[in-house]
Amino acid sequence: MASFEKVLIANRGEIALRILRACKELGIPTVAVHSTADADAMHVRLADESVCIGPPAARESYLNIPALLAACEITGADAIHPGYGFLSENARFAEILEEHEIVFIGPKAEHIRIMGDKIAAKQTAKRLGIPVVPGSEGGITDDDEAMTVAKGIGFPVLVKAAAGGGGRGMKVARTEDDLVEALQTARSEAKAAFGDDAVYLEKYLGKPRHIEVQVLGDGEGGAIHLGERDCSLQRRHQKVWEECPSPALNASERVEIGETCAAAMRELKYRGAGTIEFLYEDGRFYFIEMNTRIQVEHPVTEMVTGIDLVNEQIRIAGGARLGISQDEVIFRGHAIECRVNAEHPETFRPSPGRIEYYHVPGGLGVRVDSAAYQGYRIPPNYDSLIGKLIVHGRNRTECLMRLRRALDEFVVDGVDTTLPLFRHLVRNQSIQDGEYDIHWLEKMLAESSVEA
Ligand code: MV4
Repeated sequence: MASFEKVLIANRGEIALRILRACKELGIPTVAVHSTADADAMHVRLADESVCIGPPAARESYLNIPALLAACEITGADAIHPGYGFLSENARFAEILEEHEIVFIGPKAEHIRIMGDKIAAKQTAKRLGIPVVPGSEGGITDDDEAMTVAKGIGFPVLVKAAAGGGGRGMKVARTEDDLVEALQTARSEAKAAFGDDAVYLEKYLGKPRHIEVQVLGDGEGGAIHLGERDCSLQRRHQKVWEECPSPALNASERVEIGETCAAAMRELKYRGAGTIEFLYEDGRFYFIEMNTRIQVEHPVTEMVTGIDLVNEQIRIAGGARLGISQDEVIFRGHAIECRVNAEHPETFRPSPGRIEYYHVPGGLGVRVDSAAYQGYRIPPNYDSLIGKLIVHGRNRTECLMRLRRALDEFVVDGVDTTLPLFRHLVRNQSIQDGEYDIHWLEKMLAESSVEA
């Protein structure tokens, strides 16, 4: 089956550029869409065509489905790549595109919908043989039932919102005395945030790592895994630093969890790129969520496997089989990504404004995915990602040395950035030892000063 006439990129910033590059290499013309705040953005300059789709507020531009359909109509685009965020995990959007005979470059709407409901996602994972966190079978509506389940799994327990994800609507109950209040708070927060008060219970894991597995499926029962990423270094559910491979896993653990995920995706007939998220504690994996999109941190997997994930997404959406078999996936060396945000390195206060001077690092094993440039004005309307520094080395030690060097070359003047945080992290003993869990960064930030 032939590929696309023209791909519309329903996103902005570095990921819009990343998708543009993949399209260019495939020989597919591109359409950028942008809000009025992004008229000067790099993705608009580099695309073959561009369409202004609305005012700065994302709801009226990047999330404006009628405007995107009109942009496809005007330009003759026959496919949309949603990137991450915005409409990337909106099952209804995927269906609407199908109704308009525009290809959604992503999973089947059905799979996006299942994984968007955390209870359905967990039940599906369990059915497919993926290990899950011990907890309630489905949602919990009754407080007495909740107490019975909680006593069964043992305290502490965590109350989670079915519509949640990214940490919103979660409450820990340390003891029996906390449970009823945790249930009430979680339900009302979930109702307010998502319009859905369904909650479920899980055993609370105290010091896990966040390890996720990258998968690719062809939608017809072919699927492979591309190893894991360790994303434990995060602050307020925002990932800060991601690496592949995880310093916590050995080769047999890696193969086992990867094979389990790939087999599950074959069974599901999953299509496109996906990430299966786990908590990892005391040598065991526990499924928490699945993301049905390309992720911010996908480059660390690309650096270690040499596989172009966005190219695969586009080819699969065009009806092609996977470009590689599991045997052909070879893990080489180590990669680390640092998310360089326009934020104060200690308070994380967003710092929009004009980049007065911009110099990116280079050299062997250094990749910068960014849509920023000298003179660019970072608008206050969107996330504060300036760019991602991704460094590869033959092993973790070489990767860290190279990262330290690359960070020292990186100059962004005019706005606050998180670069000083990374210069601090790369010199930290626990980081160098690979010894950190999901709480490590926030503890470190509470204890020490990052700026020298
Ligand atoms: C957990 C957990 C401990 N035990 N589930 C937070 C976001 C959501 N995706 C799942 N999260 C967690 N679920 C159980 N049963 C701790 C967290 C968690 C977390 C997970 C991954 C990365 C960072 C985190 C920070 C705080 C809490």
